[in-house]
Amino acid sequence: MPDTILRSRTQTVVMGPGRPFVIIGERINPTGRKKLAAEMLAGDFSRVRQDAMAQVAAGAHILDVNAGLGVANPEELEPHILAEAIRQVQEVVDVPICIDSSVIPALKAGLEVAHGKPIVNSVTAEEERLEAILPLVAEKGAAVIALPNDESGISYDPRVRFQLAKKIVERAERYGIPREDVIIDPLTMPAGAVPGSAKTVIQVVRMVSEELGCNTTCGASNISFGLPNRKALNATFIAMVIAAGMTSAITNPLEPEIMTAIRAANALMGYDENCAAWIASQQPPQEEGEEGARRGRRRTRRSRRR
Ligand code: THG
Repeated sequence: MPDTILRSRTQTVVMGPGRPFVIIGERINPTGRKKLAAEMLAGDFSRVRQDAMAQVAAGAHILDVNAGLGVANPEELEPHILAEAIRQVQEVVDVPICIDSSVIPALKAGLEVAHGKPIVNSVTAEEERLEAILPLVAEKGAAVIALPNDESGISYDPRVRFQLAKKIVERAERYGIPREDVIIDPLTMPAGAVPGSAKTVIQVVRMVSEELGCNTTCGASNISFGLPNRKALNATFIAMVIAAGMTSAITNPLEPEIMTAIRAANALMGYDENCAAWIASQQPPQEEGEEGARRGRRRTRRSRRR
């Protein structure tokens, strides 16, 4: 299966089967975050910048940027706010951007400011959206996330979702977008509302990776909406979809349970050579300075004796 290559100003991220799972940080999204929404609307991007730095420090490889503020006139406002959010993010971190909007002028504005090779999030199998969004993706040489729903809505039959994914891949190729630049999102519905939601995701991931040869992603936190102990559900879901062959997810890297599940799955699936990243992640943090180094040596001697 081919690799998907994403780029920021100077960095390259490679997504593909057999490689460490790619983490797309979900936090820059005002949905469900009233304070962040009010600040973005008022032109205050300090929290956006902080969230960008914290997610990359925690291990995000790519950052999703969403400016969906739930306003009455998104076509007017969202292009400006999304473009500014992307500019602000790119000032403080150097990772590829995932431009997250359902508003086509906002995707366009985001593509104008994003460095390197970003991801357009997203296109569906709806004719109007295919014909409007794929030319923008082709022109920039970007990658695109494809959602397998169409004018008739979202099907609960994995074969229908697979057929729609195939339709999007074929249409993208007609626009000159290679299939490795189409990342299929099987659609993650809340498990509390849609029984067996994770099972459908797993079935679609298997079909898409085996039969279409495309990389995959999902909005992993959707799985737990409305349920208690979301962290545990999110972490378990991520481990399950990695086992099914998913190659990336939009998720929260600031949640240690989720990061532990991803690192463990990478090690167990053979995506972490000699389990080196897993072992490193389980070491006590290194302290700065001579005093820290001395304490570190003492700790090493003690642990050897055990
Ligand atoms: N597929 C694709 N893109 C997507 C989604 C998807 N983008 C948006 C979303 N779904 C993925 N991103 C999030 C981001 C946050 C949450 C869920 C999904 C979330 N937020 C908390 C809440 O709303 O309760 C708020 C966190 C806080 O308060 O700090 O759950 O499916 N392609």
